Amino acid sequence: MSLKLIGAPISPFVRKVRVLLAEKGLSYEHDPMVPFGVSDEYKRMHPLGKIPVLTDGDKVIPDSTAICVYLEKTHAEPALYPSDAYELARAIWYEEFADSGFIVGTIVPFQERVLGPLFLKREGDEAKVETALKETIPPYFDYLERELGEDDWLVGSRFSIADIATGTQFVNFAHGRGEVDAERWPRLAAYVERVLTRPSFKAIIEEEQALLKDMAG
Ligand SMILES: N[C@@H](CCC(=O)N[C@@H](CS)C(=O)NCC(=O)O)C(=O)O
Repeated sequence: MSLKLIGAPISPFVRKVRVLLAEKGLSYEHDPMVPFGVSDEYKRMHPLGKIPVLTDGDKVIPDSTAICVYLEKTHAEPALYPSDAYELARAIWYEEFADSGFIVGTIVPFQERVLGPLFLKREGDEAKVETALKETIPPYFDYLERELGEDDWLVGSRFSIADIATGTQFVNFAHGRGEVDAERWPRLAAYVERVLTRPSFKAIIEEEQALLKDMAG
């Protein structure tokens, strides 16, 4: 089997797949394509023109969620999706929460402080960051703090796709110098530390930090 992942490493969705690949100990070729002005050839694989896409020989799988499910089905161990029906449903919910809703706030510091200035050559808007930090993000942090309770992980007392999907959004948040206030959200702050220091996340984060440092000159 020859796996190839297409998509720039700094994308939370590409990282989600890379962390899952690392957790499963799978090697793969990585094409760090940026999703701006994508070719017609790429759009034949992913008509929305987004990253990531995974190819496995002649099989083409667009979308991080579809890719993670494919990898779970083709490489069962270690299991990253719960087998219990309710826990599986909860894990998929957290994936949706992170991919579609949570990201809307947590990505703002990254967009305004990193993506804009470094990649798009436009100045960041700190007012947008302020609104995200003060208004958009806190209700989501409150939710996660409540949901975690005394547990180490979001679902079923073990690390799962729920933690990968949520954790990857915290990486962009951190790249944008966002911090979880440990006084206001102590469980969440400890959880984020727990997730992002796992070897799978840690190695990828260090690689990205070096890349961003290079870009910043
Ligand atoms: N639901 C998709 C989201 C992918 C996505 O939004 N990727 C962004 C990069 S982080 C992208 O390619 N944006 C370019 C565009 O929207 O044209 C997934 O999970 O793969």
